[in-house]
Amino acid sequence: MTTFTLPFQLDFDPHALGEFPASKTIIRRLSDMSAYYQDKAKVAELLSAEDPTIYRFWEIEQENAPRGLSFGVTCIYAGSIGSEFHMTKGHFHTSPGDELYITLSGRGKLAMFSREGDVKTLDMLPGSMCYIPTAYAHRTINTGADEFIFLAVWPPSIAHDYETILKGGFPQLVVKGEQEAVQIIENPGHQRV
Ligand code: S6P
Ligand code: ZN
Repeated sequence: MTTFTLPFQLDFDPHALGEFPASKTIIRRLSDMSAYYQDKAKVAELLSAEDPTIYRFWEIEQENAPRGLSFGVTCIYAGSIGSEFHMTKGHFHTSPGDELYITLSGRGKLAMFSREGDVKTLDMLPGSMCYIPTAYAHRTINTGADEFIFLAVWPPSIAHDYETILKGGFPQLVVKGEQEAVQIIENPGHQRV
């Protein structure tokens, strides 16, 4: 477990995240995410040859919960599965706790929706910060040709609900259209869970 004496400064290179002093590193490969992509034939084809890494994230959980802030850096590698760009699983927070995403490198989208039916898709570019209210499920998508890297900051008291997204998906899909255009389309398979 990484421990820091408060207050502290942390300098890191977003392109050398292997050196990030995380207490937890999580790697999500295609085999972990086959249920999340629409094009099951493409998933099976890719998995028969290799198991590409879709994204990786490094976390530092605050040890004095509920006080303090937890934070982490996510890197989504460039690519797509069929027409869908590489993306995170996405989740709801199960206890009150908003979150900030600050883009460090590359470009992407932040897909959000609430159980009340509000759907938002925001741009994430270096220099932009997105605020995610507690009630919104959130997923990030790499829409560029390079690694998409962002910093996340959240209160340590929250737990993550992945089940709802696994069962019902997001209402929107971010896909590659004609001439590599980034398109946001309705997900025909989305179910309210
Ligand atoms: C945690 C925060 C991020 C994600 C990470 C991976 O609240 O939202 O650190 O955990 O971007 O996404 P996911 O959906 O696999 O947790
Ligand atoms: Zn979150």
